[in-house]
Amino acid sequence: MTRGGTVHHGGPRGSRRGAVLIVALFIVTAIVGLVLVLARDKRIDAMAAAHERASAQARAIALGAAQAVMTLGDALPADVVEVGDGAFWLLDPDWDDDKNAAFGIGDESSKLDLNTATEEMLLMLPGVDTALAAAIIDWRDEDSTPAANGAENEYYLLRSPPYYAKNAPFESVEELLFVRGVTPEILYGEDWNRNGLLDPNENDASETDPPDNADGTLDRGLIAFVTIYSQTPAEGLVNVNQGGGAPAGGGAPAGGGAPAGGGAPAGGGAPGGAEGGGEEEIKKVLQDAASAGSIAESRVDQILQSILSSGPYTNLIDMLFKTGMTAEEFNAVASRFTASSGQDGAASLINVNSAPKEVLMTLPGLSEADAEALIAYRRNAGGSSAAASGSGAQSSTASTGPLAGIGWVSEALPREKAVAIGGAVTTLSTQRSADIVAVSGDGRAFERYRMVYDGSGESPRLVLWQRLTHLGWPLDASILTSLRSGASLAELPRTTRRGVF
Ligand SMILES: [Ca+2]
Ligand SMILES: [Ca+2]
Ligand SMILES: [Ca+2]
Ligand SMILES: [Ca+2]
Repeated sequence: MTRGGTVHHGGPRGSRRGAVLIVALFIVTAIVGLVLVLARDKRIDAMAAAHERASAQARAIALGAAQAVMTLGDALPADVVEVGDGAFWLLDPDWDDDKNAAFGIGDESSKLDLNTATEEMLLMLPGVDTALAAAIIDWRDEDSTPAANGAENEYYLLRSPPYYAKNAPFESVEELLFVRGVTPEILYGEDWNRNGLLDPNENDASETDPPDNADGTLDRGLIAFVTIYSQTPAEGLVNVNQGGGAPAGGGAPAGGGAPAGGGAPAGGGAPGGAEGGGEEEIKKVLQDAASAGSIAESRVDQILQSILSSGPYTNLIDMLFKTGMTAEEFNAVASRFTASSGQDGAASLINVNSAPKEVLMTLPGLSEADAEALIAYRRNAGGSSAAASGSGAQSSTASTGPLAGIGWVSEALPREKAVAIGGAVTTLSTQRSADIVAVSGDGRAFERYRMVYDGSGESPRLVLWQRLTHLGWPLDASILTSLRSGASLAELPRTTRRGVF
């Protein structure tokens, strides 16, 4: 239209020239436009390529971190680990301080196992009432008969959409969201980004998500205290109850407030499935410890006779008291003994060296003051290297020192209480976890994964690899902005690496 109009106003020649000009202009305009479009696309390509490179680097670092965790374990630096110009961190909550960003490898045995916990134990967890504890048991137990206050198909089939109760073990902790009464608020608490830290949006009431009570303290949610990965294998253990006298009564609870409910890991002593027993096996364990210098040669026969004559034992702590062994002697041999004749195969034991107060309080008969006594004892005994708090080094077992075995429990608690929990605790953790945060060198991409691995075999075995990147950057935002503006990790002030909120 425009071209026609122009032609009309000029003469025949002029109109031709004008037409040529117009066409030329049109072409130039088109070319310029095309070049601009191409240039923009190229810039987008370059940005996309840069971002893709950054993402690939973050992913590669995260995968490398997982390998490093499984091969190096606690030998990894408990802080930032630089990889090329990128880096990774292993987040590990500081149970005592929700403002301190702590780092290290976690321990699934410091949590309560959803698949083996009794109703009494579940009830002690923060936010769990009788109805919820019963619903959790009903969800995982095989039958379809609701317990008192529980929930089975009658409840779940009236949901919209309807579904059946699982009637099988939990396969993830997030599965709790299907259980009657479990809301995201109960499962995740106020810690929606699951970094163990009280972020500003988690302490501003309803101003921003998540809803919180703005009380300056982080509600960590149920997920911080439960696991499905704490079963401890029990092969080749020597049963101290078959040393000569009659075996103990099938691992009956040791009074003192052990849970009445059945199937407890609490009553039976160490994990079931013990292979051996008898005087010879017991003697061999003691002799091995003597050869290793852990107990005196002269004590081998004394301890052996004491073990043979002082039983039966409800669990190993009971044996410690009845035989008069020292905690050191006990720790040197206890990991090879059991007092249980149970056939459960594997039990879920709670690691007394690393469990937070909330989890220690689920142990049979323990009050809050008892849990605090345990924490105070292990903190004094372990100093900075022990798993006293979430200081990163939540090591499974110190090879030496007073926390090397559960013997110390006999000194931290009154005898009755120590014996009551003796069959439910350990200082070993075979299932360990890491919360990996990996960042590219230019700060433009990050990845976050939670992993759980089983270290009980000859080679570690990965049992969970869960992407958590969608929860957002879990550390100080200035780390990313500094990297994006060209700073290197070495230039970041140390205060931005720890305790930053
Ligand atoms: Ca059931
Ligand atoms: Ca948080
Ligand atoms: Ca909020
Ligand atoms: Ca709060």
